[in-house]
Amino acid sequence: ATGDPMATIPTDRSPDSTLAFLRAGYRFIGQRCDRYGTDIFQTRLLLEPTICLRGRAAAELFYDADRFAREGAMPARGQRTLTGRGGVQGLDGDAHRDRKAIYLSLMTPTAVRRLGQLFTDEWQARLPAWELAGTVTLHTEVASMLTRAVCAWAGVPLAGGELDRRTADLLAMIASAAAIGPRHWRGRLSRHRGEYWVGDLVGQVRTGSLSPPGGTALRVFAEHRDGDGHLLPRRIAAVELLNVLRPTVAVARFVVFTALALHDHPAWRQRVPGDADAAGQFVQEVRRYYPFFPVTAARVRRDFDWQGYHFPRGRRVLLDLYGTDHHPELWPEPERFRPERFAGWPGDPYTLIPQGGGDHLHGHRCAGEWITIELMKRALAVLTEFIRYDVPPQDLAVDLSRMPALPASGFVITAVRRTG
Ligand code: HEM
Ligand code: MYR
Repeated sequence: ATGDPMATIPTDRSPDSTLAFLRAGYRFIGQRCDRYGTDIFQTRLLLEPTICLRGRAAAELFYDADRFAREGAMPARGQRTLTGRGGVQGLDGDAHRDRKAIYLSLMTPTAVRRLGQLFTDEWQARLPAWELAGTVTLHTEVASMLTRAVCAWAGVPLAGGELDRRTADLLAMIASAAAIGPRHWRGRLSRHRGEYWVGDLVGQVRTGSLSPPGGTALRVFAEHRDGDGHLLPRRIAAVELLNVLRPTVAVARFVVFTALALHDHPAWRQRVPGDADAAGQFVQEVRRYYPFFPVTAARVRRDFDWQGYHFPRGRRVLLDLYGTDHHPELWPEPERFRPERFAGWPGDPYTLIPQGGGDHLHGHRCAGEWITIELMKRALAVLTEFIRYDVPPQDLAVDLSRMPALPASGFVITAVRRTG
């Protein structure tokens, strides 16, 4: 209560910036922050005033659950494609913590390692076919292997003939997250089909006609009872089960970026094998450097002031994940890929935030971060130790205006041969 008037948040003066956001993509918030010389500005997105934030202090603020809520924060079109409705992403308070605890119970070190081993086994089993194929597109091949591995891990039965359909649908939910037009509608169709598929499996577990092993995600979400003894509505259980399957398949993008990083920085091919520290640094730098999840959204829960700026109740706020991972004050030479920067890194829940920041149980930080890192390490081992391959001329450009991003070619490799 100094009596100082609140400063006005630097404001983008255009009537609506939604198209500019879709055009600029990952650099939208960062470019404007650089232009205004701040880590906060306000604009209009989806016809609503929206505060955009980046940086460490902003991330710490954003993950203060007393100040921000998730209910109604995610744009409806993202719910109809990427996340579904009624899942953990949109919950607050105790309801969020109880739901999130179910996910975290699935993430024991043993369980994470089991999924990693299933992925390695799946990959080993495909190598003879890769050797014969001549040409392999890494993104779709790895996505298919991850679908098989995560379904086995989650207790989800998958008939041989189903694999391509399920993989394509899970990929379409991801690709449509920020899309308009046909790609959006493709995502909606995939979400419908996906929720129907796993909802039916939840029903079968409840009637006893399907009995997945104890502790698997299908069994746990199908049988979970809340404090009052109620099962999750079947549709919600389906949404949550898809929240395990879909993002695990999304790790295929990080596998492609791992391969791209090895291609652009071949010296690391020699450094990674047999050196767990080097491998760990490499994986962290891939997660920091490459564009994946651009921003996450919340709404102001109650009026408050921060750094001289007023945040009114109900205002939508976006935290720039990519921009924080590339913030020049947090990451010297942010546009250089340098895994060494993570040597001796003490860890910080608010600076390396490709999968969200803060706390896993009490906040919305990604439940799958351990799985992601495990699967990336497994992929790095295959790419550097188990196989050799050629990378023929192709369009490897990563378009930062396309969300989610991927090298245009999907990363094609040829002449795969096993070394181990
Ligand atoms: C949440 C990114 C993999 C499950 C999130 C969030 C991000 C993210 C940015 C939101 C953070 C926030 O809103 O504060 C990613 C990326 C992945 C990945 C880039 C790499 C492919 C996974 C995996 C799982 C998973 C493998 C598997 C279980 C979830 C869940 C949430 C979440 C359940 C919601 C958490 C909550 O609302 O409390 N993820 N994720 N993710 N992620 Fe991931
Ligand atoms: C997941 O499947 O949950 C994780 C990976 C999906 C990332 C897709 C990100 C694309 C753009 C999202 C825009 C978010 C706007 C709030």
